Amino acid sequence: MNSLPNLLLFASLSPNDYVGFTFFTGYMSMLAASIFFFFERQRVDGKWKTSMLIAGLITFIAAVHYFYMRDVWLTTGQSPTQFRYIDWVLTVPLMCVEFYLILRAFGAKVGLLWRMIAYSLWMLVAGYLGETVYRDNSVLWGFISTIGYAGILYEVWLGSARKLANNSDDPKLKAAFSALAWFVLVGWAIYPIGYMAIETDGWLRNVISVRNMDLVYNIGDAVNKIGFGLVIYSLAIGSSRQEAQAAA
Ligand SMILES: *C/C=C(C)/C=C/C=C(C)/C=C/C1=C(C)CCCC1(C)C
Repeated sequence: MNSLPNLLLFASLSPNDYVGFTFFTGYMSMLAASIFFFFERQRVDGKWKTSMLIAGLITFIAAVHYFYMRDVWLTTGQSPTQFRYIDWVLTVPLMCVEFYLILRAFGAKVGLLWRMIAYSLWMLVAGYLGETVYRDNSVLWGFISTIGYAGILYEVWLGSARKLANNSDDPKLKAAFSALAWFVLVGWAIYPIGYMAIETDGWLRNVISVRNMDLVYNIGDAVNKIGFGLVIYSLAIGSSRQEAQAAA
């Protein structure tokens, strides 16, 4: 019995496996953030409750995927592309929903939401094909995917989403919108950079290894998803307090 390799009994995390560490901290921080958002939802005004619910769902969906990715990493030392994309295909559209919900009071139409969802699905499907099925043509698919990303950036920085936010008379909303827009521009940019590290023909393959990219993705995911939720939370709680004071 003693001679059985540990691996057969339980998978272990080696003390210098820093990528593995981030699978654990990623999992736990996403789960903790979800619990926080779900609880705090009770403290905000009715009109913010859906936004808070979605913020919690985004981190919760990620937590479940990290739960699996962490296990696969422990037993195989790899992180399959599938889990990341299944996670993103659910969470990125939900992040688009957050933009729509906070702008709805200022006249956002549901067409804006569908456009942003369509751009994100385009971006993710093309990215997935480039990383898996059509790996030999990953540069082409990466380019096609970037068109979708550019569409989202356009809506948020120059298009109708930005115009609605500019026209609003609420400084809190403007500040929150602009923080979210920076997340999309800077926080999300790490994903295409990771894509460029693909071993076979990625432009950055000699600069960053895929293993280190898992580290960057894990930290990036936590910052982007929890950070996004915290912006929504501070907007919701701030404006609920303001209204409570106005009513008093
Ligand atoms: C929580 C997960 C988020 C915010 C994921 C975002 C993912 C992207 C912005 C991915 C973008 C890509 C490109 C722009 C080109 C190469 C392929 C992708 C899918 C990595």
